Amino acid sequence: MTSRCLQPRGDVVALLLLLVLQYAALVTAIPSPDHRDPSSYNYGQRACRNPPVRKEWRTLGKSEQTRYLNAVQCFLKKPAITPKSIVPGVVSRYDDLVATHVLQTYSIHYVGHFFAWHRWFTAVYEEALRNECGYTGAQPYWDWTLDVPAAKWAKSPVLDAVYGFGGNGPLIPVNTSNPFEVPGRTGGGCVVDGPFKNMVVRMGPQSSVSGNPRCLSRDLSPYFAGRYLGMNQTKLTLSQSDFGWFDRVAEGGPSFDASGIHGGGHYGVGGTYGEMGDLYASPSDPIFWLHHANLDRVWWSWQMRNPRKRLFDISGPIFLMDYNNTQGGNVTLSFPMTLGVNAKNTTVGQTMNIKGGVLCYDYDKLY
Ligand SMILES: [Cu+2]
Repeated sequence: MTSRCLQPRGDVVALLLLLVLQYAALVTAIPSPDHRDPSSYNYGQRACRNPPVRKEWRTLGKSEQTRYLNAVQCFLKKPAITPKSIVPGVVSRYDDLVATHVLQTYSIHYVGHFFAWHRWFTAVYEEALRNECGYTGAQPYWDWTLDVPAAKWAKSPVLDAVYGFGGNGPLIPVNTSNPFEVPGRTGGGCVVDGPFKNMVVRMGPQSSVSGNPRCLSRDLSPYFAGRYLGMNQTKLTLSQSDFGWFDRVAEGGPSFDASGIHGGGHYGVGGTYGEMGDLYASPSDPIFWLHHANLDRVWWSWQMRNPRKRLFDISGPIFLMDYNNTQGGNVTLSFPMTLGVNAKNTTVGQTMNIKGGVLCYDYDKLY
């Protein structure tokens, strides 16, 4: 398997399960934080007063946008806290978070805690920017429904070269015989403009954490974004009546043709050759956090449409794509989650309410 874009399709499930077991051993070996700052990121059980309010990227003022981008640059320069014995290639705090995602890839996707884990992961990043880089705002989100149909995609304000994350990479020729070729991809090379054109990506590609310094790549697929990131697909996701189906529609199936809004953002930006299209190392692209903040906003919108029934509605498999529960049961509120050195371990139940448990933030607008 030489492609950097790995779709967990049927014929690799056995391999995936092997990897899960391998990583389970590794992940449990990660010590939880002791005297480090990040141990305080779980907000304890204190009341959530004055939560940071997350806003859409283009509604921020230019100075707010600049302050956020500067905070990311700061975080990219902070030294890593992950022991080299666990992740040999870590250099920066940013690498700490990417590595955490890489190591757990097959235990946090296509599972019942996919949304909970990524909600918490994004909140811990937001809190790290605030605690370690003096950022005073909230994590922005990217409402991609504003940037489709396809013809608008590459002109998204999120991809702006000055007040955004920069745009596409130069085209790597399309090869339709590659099974991992994302339909409609238009780039693939190093990002050539914006604040991250000189960024050093170290984690990945795929499951490697040995440190592979390289540029940040993007491979925009306007077609893919247009197909999966419109209001139609978002409404379809929001119309599901229980969490299990909400999650499955959002995560989609194991092929490009069966994608949902989650894959829409990953492959719409990352295509085949960009970091966002790498199932393991996708948080390497700072756009990841804006995409996941919006996915979280979709989930919170869904929860808030019927909070009595949905605030604590959780289901879905413990093991990757085990929707028939042949390998294990379903996730419950007491299901444990870890972010390694980046935060104190928690449970799914502690992340169901964005203004309670271990979380404290809000959204300006819901779907
Ligand atoms: Cu992920």
